[in-house]
Amino acid sequence: MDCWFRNLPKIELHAHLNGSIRNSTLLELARELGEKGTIIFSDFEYVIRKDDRSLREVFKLFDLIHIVTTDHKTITRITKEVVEDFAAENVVYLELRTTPKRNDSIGMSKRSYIEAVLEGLRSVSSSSLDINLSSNDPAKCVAGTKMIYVRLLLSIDRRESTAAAMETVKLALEMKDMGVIGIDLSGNPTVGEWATFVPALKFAREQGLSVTLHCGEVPNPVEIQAMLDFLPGRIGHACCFQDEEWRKLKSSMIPVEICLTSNIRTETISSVDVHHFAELYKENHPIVLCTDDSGVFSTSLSNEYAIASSTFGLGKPEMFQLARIAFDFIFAENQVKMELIKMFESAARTLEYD
Ligand code: 6MZ
Repeated sequence: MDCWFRNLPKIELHAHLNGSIRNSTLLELARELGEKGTIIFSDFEYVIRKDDRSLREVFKLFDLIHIVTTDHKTITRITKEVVEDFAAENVVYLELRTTPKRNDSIGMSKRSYIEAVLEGLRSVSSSSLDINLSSNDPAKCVAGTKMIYVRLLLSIDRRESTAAAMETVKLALEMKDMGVIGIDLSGNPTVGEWATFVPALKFAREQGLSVTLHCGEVPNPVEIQAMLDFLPGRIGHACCFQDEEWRKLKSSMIPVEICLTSNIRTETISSVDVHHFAELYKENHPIVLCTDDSGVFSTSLSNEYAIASSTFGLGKPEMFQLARIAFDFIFAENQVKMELIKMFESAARTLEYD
């Protein structure tokens, strides 16, 4: 990959924490649990190393990943590593999403899970990076270190009940001053009913949280239309839309988080050259390139930019503009937007375009 895409400052708005784990960390954790006899390592290794997976298999994989990652210490470690990996490839603003999990047998509540994530963020700032979490703190670009803004979105899993979804929203509200800015609805799209989550999502929005929805990963016109009528701040994927849903989306101007590699690897789109990125881009619909699950799909945001550039014939000036414009779709406060604009202005003066 051309290192220009790595040097390009980028904004990542759709990254699941447990999908972004380094493969090496996942294997190391699995090996440890294998030695303790909790799992059979060779079975686990086979699933992790498998390349192409259907959407259904991906959700099975997540259940396996959660077995090896869901304790406080590990959540703190993977948060730190994931943020460092994004920062290393010049992601300057990251909205990281994760599903708060409860596991009574190890004394984990949804709150203590998110506290472990926050601990991971704090351990980044005390090591190699200059991380900016507080909304009052202006960004500082320190020579020789990377600057990254991180904000958190709490995910509601489609397997959850209305009460569990509401618990997640209340937790997000309690943690608003700690970098939590919104709610995501995700999980296996063939499971659960949209109506189950509406009360919690409405409440979230009334209380000032931003909302993004996984929308149209499988064909479900009734749900897609209801989601678009809800007018979320952004949607992810938008793969299985029909004419009527495209019309609604385009007139709403809801920004779409585009995950090229994920959509190909899960077979929700048959090949990248027929991806809806092309049409939305051509029509100036707000879009942002994202990774979804960089670990699970062995990709990076720089790689997603390189793929879009080569597949759709977009030159470096167009790719710079695509990366820059994403500042407009972030959920963080205006002060951060202003800082990002400055970062892109300064990058525009130093990046070369030939
Ligand atoms: C829908 C997805 C997803 O929350 O444990 N997740 N949900 N579609 C996708 N496209 C492939 N990729 C990931 O991260 C893993 C969780 O994120 C959601 C699933 O609920 C998965 O269990 P966290 O950090």
